[in-house]
Amino acid sequence: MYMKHTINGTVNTKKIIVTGVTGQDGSHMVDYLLKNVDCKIFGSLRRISVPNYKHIKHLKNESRFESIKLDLTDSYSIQNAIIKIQPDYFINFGAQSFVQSSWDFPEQTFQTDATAMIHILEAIRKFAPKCHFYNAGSSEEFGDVVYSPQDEKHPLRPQSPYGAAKAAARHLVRVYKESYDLYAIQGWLFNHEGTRRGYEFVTRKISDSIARIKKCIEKNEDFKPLKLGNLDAKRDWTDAEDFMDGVWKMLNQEPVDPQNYVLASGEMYTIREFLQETLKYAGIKFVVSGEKEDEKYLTEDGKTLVTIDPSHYRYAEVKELLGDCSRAKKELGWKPKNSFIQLVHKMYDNDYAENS
Ligand code: NAP
Ligand code: G4F
Repeated sequence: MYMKHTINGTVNTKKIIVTGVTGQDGSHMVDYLLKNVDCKIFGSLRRISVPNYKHIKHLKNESRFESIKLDLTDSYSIQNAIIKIQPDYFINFGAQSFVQSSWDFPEQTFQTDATAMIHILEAIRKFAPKCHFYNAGSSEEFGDVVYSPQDEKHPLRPQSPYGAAKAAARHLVRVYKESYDLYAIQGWLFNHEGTRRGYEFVTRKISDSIARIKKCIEKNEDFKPLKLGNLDAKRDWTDAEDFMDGVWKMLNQEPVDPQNYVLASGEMYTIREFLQETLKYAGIKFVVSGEKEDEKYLTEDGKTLVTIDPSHYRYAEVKELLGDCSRAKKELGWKPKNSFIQLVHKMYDNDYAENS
């Protein structure tokens, strides 16, 4: 049951705007808040041709959840929402979040992930200056890392238009916090995954494709191999659901000189290790041949499971990311619950059940 916020004994239901609720983090945040906080949530949707409400369809009859129209590239829609709702919290999980696409759509990425900060922070300072604002920062801001593990002091060295936009957003959030004494923060969240992860991200692409291939093998049917890019890249992966409590804690720091924190698992694996653990868990025996672009995964009877497709290589790669979240552990009392192995298994089990 959720906590009731009270001021002088009066129940104080928090009004919370959450953007990105059709995506992974926004939808998990809504579920977390409904479970733990006395609140009314205003989840933002933008206009798209075909609705994608899979992650929020369970909220259809939830009276504490209401959808609002808001596009991060439209300052009027942001201002209108803030004036009308007078939110206590604004949690911004909306973004163009796919690093690879940021080279295809650099301007749209910057408008959505950086310029939107000006729209939100201007509206907050003018119309709801007590509102606590959280922006979703990223380990991609560290980019070409100079030491490991990365903590809050690591320099910003982004390698992609996406990382550069998130770094610009970070500066804007700090400038507005310091100029206008706002509660405005931006955590550094390392990669986080799960059953609501988008299918283009490498972990979901692997769990979904290996589940599909497994079903074909079971039915003795042909299958298309999975095509991947750089298997040597290293990432620090956490279960996305574990991060929601950390973000909420960042939004409720006392006394109030709110700090930005790294949230991470503190463990690093290659993409190859994620792939091999998924294959093992799926019970698919494999043989590896070749190196670099010729690396290939084959079944014991010679069918191709996985090949390398250089079109998935990036113009500039973030070679490794490993987070040091000791400050969040000590000062916020936050730590991740699920391990890497539990995450891989959970994602595969979900996709095996969903692949018919
Ligand atoms: P996601 O699944 O791709 O969700 C992104 C959300 O943003 C979707 O709901 C999308 O709505 C919405 N959106 C996109 N453009 C918008 C616009 N112009 N106006 C309003 N909403 C818009 O991303 P995620 O993994 O949940 O990530 C959430 C946030 O954390 C993002 O800021 C991401 O950059 C950041 N982050 C993620 C990770 C990670 O590992 N997941 C790590 C660090 C930081 P539609 O459904 O309409 O497209
Ligand atoms: O899964 P990815 O696309 O995630 P990436 O680029 O690390 O970004 C994610 O994490 C960031 C936090 O560090 C977030 F800010 C961002 O929003 C997003 O959630 O790629 C991970 C790695 C890369 O090194 C990529 O080159 O996997 C490598 N990779 C290898 N083959 C592939 C593929 N990535 C994708 N998407 N698809 C492949 O076939």
